[in-house]
Amino acid sequence: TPPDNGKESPPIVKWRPGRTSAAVRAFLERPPVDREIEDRARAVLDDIRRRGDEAVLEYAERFDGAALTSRRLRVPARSVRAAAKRVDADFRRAAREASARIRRYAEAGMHGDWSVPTPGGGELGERWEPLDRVGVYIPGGEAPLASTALMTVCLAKAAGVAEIVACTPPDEKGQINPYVLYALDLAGATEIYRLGGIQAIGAMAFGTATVPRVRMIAGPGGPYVTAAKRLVYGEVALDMVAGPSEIAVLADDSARPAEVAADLLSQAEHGTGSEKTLLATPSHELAAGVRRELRRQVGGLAHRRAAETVLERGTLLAVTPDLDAGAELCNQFAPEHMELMVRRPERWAKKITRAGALFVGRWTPESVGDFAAGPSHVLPTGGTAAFFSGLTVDDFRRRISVVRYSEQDLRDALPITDAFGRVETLDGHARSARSRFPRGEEER
Ligand code: HSO
Ligand code: ZN
Repeated sequence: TPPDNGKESPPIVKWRPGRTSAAVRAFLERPPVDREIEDRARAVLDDIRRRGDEAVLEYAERFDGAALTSRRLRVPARSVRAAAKRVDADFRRAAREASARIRRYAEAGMHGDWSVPTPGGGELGERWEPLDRVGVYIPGGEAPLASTALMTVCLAKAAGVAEIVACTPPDEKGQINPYVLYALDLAGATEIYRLGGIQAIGAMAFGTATVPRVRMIAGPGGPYVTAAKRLVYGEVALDMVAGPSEIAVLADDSARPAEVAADLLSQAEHGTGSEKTLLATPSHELAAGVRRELRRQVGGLAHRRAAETVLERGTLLAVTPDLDAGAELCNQFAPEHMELMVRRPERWAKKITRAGALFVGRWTPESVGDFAAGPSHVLPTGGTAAFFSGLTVDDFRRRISVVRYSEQDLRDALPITDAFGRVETLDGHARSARSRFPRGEEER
């Protein structure tokens, strides 16, 4: 099958380095912020800052259709217990196992305190401290993202955070999905609020009478949540930009079309219609086979409509001269998730330098990363994998640098403090360092 250069969907196009067509450029581009959405988010945030709970409740009703009172914002412990009873035993077992895997990965990845000696017998180092109160956001929408509850809260818990607030939008009846509630509780959330969207971000960032403010907000969200997070940056710490899911697959002719297609669809089905999926392969035959399989498999999905939208608008099957060029295209895309379905996948994994997460080889479909493997599935999207990393346990901690000098260390530093004090016209700095030494004594 020759490349059709975009006439059928999803399009099979030829690509090589330095030859990016308008269609491919349009695919690679993901606008990081929408100014209009940002303006709307700003107005809502200002209002929440001014009027607190009252504004939060009004927006919850307007945007989520949930008529709540400030007393109903927080989910009481008895509702959490009741939710657990509605969750089936299979899921409870799976969630316990998943949370154990996520915890183990978080603990293994946690940076330790460190120190090195100074020449004069002192010490330099770093000490880690958990944040005392954090907020995680679990999106609502089509799918109840119980795994996202684990992929955020388990990390905060492993970091040693004492107060872990979770916000997730309720349905029109003011209810939260019991599976999400169960997962939040299992992971260790200490407060759960029925709050979504800009309201949730504003309440957590500024604090209201019902929702005391947090120090850091993590978790994925739609365009409004993302815009709101950017606007409160500095009042709170943030993780990164985690928007609509993305997947890229680098494959050679050893890959099975049905498996590649299934993996692309696993991210296309997320439901916003703005997801993006990319296949890069030197094999025309594979690209054609994947297209056939995409069309065949999409009909069987529960979220068929959303996935079809992504096949029409957000999917590219790119045929490249070789795997090196394919890897180059993937690096330009800087996908949230990157799968390697090639012979010797470890070798090709090394050529991928921009991705939120790597899935190496046929036995590692991205969906295990979403649910089971251990690394957080909260990952940079929209091309921001070129400069952000996925959520880790250390995002829920701060570093404090520690310097302990000996008398000799300070003596050794005097020429430096003198020189900078002079150049910066801050002689007080230089004097402060010298003040420990009676005149002339520092020369010893
Ligand atoms: N793939 C999503 C995470 C997720 N998948 C949650 C299923 N549930 C992150 O891009
Ligand atoms: Zn997913």
